Amino acid sequence: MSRLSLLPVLCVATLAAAAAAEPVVLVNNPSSAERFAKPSNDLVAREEIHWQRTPLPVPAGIVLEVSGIVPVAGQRLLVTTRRGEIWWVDGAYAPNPEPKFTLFASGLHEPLGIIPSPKGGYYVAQRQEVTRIADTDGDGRADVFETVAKIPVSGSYHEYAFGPVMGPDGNLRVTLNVAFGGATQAPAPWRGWMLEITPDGQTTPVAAGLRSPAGFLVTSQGAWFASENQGEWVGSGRITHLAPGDFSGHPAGLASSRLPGSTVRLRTEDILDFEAPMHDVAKRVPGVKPPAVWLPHTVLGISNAGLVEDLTGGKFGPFAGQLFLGDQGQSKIVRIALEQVKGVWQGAAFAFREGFDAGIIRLAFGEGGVLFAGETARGWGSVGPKQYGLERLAWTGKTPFEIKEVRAQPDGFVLTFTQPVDRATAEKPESYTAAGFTYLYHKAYGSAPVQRVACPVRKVVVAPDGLSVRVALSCLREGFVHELKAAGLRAAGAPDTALLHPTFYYTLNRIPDGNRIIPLDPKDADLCVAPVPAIAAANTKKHPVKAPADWPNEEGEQQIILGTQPGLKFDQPLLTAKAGARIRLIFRNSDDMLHNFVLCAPGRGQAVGEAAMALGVEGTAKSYVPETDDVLYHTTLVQPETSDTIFFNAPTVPGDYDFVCTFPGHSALMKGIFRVEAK
Ligand SMILES: [Cu+2]
Repeated sequence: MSRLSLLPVLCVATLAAAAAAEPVVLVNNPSSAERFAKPSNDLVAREEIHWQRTPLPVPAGIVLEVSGIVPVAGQRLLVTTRRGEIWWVDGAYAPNPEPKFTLFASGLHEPLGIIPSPKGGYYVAQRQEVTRIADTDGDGRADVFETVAKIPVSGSYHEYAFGPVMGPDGNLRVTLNVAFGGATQAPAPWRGWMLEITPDGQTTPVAAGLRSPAGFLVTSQGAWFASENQGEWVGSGRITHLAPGDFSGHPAGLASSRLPGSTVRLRTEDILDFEAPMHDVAKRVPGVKPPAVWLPHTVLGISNAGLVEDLTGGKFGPFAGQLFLGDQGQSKIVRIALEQVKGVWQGAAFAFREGFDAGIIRLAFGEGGVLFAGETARGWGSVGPKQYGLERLAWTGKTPFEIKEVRAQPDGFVLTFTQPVDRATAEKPESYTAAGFTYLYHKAYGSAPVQRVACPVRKVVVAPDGLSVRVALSCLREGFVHELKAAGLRAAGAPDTALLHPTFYYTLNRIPDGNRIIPLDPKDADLCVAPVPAIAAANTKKHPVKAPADWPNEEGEQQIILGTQPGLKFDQPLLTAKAGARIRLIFRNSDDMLHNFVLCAPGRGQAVGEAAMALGVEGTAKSYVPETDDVLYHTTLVQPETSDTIFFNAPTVPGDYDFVCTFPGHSALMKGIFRVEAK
């Protein structure tokens, strides 16, 4: 898990960009103004027709912050909670469930996963160890707690341990978060690593570079993938293929790469603050592994977690063999269709289903192809009305009109569909819009999408059966994420039926060889290069970073040092100043996510927060400060462990002025009063 935005809205990747006839350089954002679109009750209602959501009631008195789910024969579930309990859940499959909860074990230290053990009982990863837990006398209550292997911890709250997951060889794997913040993010060995543990407890490091790998799996093809949250060194959410010796990007774990047994050759000093796209860095720094699939931040989640493969053979719908990924902050599930090109994993990510009760961190398929979602909002907040929960998602048998999968081509993509397309709309290049972009690999927290360039659609060929189309584009770029929206497409014989989710994001790590259906456009070399974006002016009227010349000294008359606290809080809810006083305000961000300080007119803090959320495209470049008279002064968006200082005169009119953080979703909680008193 990672620091999340507390988003009161659902985000849907519904883009409305006009078809571009010629290459147009777009702003650096994957999804235009819809990035923080209002909750789409309409979309949720349409999704519900195909995948029905059933919340499972939890008795009062149980805080079911679900952190792990294992379906057990007999239509039972075992569910771990972040509070350290394990519960039997009976009745979870009933049509109108009123499940019975029975305590199996308690007193564990934040277990974040559970699987069956071939030795009997279950394996659970607690923070400090992998444990085998069993009920040997058959009373339904665990009576064996056997340490399988210790997990190194220093005590940082951020040192989550996820798993275990069992490989085809019977060995267990866990993924370990790095600790919180700064230069000591791996104070204990192997933080930021995927470790393998044999049933008798021998531990071997596998791969490094993880930050907050809240979900991971081994596919039926034997490939391991871990999900990752946006954060320092991580431009956006993603899933990365992890083979022994891989390094997926966060350098803290390289502190352990010198230790005996390390599979990773890279050293801490090899990873610089590159400020370059990760795929470019990977070309010149051997061992750096870009993700298989980028998940654009706020579009396809903000805190990607549990990952499952659909092995239901069609019982869950038409996407058998694909991956489903839960998101905590946005309480939704995204879908990922992978392929291997030139030996490298890549693929497309799609919106799938939103509108859950709370943040999803675990997914597990149960009997009959039913998907269970385990939820907790604690720590970072999540979209939805509840703080925790357990829900069931079942395919209704009604197949939506969707893009089923995407295959990269030398000059574009082949899209296959769940039902035949209407030929007239499918043949028109104007039915599609496309663009490419990527993320920077740097120490800073997250990255705006960069080098975004439109990809003009040059040619479309519809298959005779109408079940696939080949879309040829200009400006295809290796290493980039390609956003393609097929908004103009309709289903055959159903002129009103558009795709349920018309947009996908394909991470094109490798462009395949093969036949082209359009010639290489010699103009591409010039037209498909994005300009370097302008950096917002540092010193402005509302962001005054220099003491005015007429101040007798830099300190002014009053110095305010304002800090941050975990959980979307300023460290002081009330600041006081005399009317007109010369204020030097130092805003120090000691939290592990981005924040700003925005001084607003009295009573206008929430309106400013909402206006910031609506900035969408321009948000990052403007430090999420909207242009409105309601904003008096502000800092930039301040990176973790850094600060910004501004100099201003307190308002001359006494009163209670709002101050808020306007990073999307924060203002509802992250707020205070700047009280101006009469001189
Ligand atoms: Cu904030």
